[in-house]
Amino acid sequence: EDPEKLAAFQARIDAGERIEPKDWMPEGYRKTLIRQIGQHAHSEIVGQLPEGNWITRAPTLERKAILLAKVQDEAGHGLYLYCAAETLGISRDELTEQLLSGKMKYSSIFNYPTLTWADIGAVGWLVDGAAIMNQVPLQRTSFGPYARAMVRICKEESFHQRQGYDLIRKMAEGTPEQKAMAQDALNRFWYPSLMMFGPSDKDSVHSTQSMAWKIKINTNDELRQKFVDQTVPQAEFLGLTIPDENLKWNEDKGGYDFSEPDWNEFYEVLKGNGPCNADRMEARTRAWRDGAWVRDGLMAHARKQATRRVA
Ligand code: FAQ
Repeated sequence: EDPEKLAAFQARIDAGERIEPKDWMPEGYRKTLIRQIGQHAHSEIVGQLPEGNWITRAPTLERKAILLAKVQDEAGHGLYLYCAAETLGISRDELTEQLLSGKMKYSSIFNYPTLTWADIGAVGWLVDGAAIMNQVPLQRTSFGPYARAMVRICKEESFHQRQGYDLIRKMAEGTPEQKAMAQDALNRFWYPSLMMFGPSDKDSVHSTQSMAWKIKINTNDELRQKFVDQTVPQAEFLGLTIPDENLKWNEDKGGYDFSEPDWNEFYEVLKGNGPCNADRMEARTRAWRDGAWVRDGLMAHARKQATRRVA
């Protein structure tokens, strides 16, 4: 690539300018964005599955309506993000095919099961909490369509996080059995939530370049630390215990010291060996296959309309 073009591009990024789809961009910038936005979109779509699992079993009509709305929002986020990725010259069908062939990833967190109703609270509180921590800074990411998508998505994620906290609070303030369920959900979701931020900085292959391009605004460890600092007082308020004996306020750094997640487990989940990887991929493959007749019908209709207009 032309060094002058590259320097001019970097100067635009450094000056805080937004890059728009028709602007010149380095191939690596385009590829990184397709990877990150595509992975993000797939996460929203696959992320409907663990919560969708509880829609039919929500304990009250109100909880059911709330959960239904949240899961629908996630579908919307996925579609919104696929559109942002499409502005970079890849189609939604291609992205989906890459997900189903295992070439593209989705967030590790969605490979864990939702075993009890309290897990739905834990997902909203911790998983959406982690998602917002990562996505609020992305509203300032350098690629225009991605940054703008993040504005709306963050507003909705913030509602999701609050509903999760409200749900888990109800459980934590309930009977001893309900409180135990809330604690159990926290025990199982704590470390997988910490993993959402990606590997520790020393093992993060993309961070340096992505930060130089302002595709990422913070490092993985910075955001993980902020998440822990925000979540510890929330757990205290609930009367729940974070499952980490090393968790301790560190006055010098003005944040908590905490145990790293088990990175072996993280890489195993990424390789497809998490508790629900096979189920999730099976569900997405089935949905894609079962929807083929709708896509074919729409395409046939569009072709007919096009010839009619010509005639
Ligand atoms: N899971 O070099 P880095 C949601 C991969 S929120 C799976 O540090 P990067 C909302 C990474 O791709 C969840 N893979 O990578 C919701 C790379 O592999 P590759 C989605 C992971 O990209 C809530 C390798 O490890 N949010 O869905 C993970 O600079 C509730 C090396 O890592 C986003 O996607 C992981 N956790 O930083 C929905 C946010 N972490 O591709 C429903 C946007 C890392 O070279 C219910 N994404 N890897 O083969 C990002 O900010 C970044 O992509 C990071 C990773 C921070 C996730």
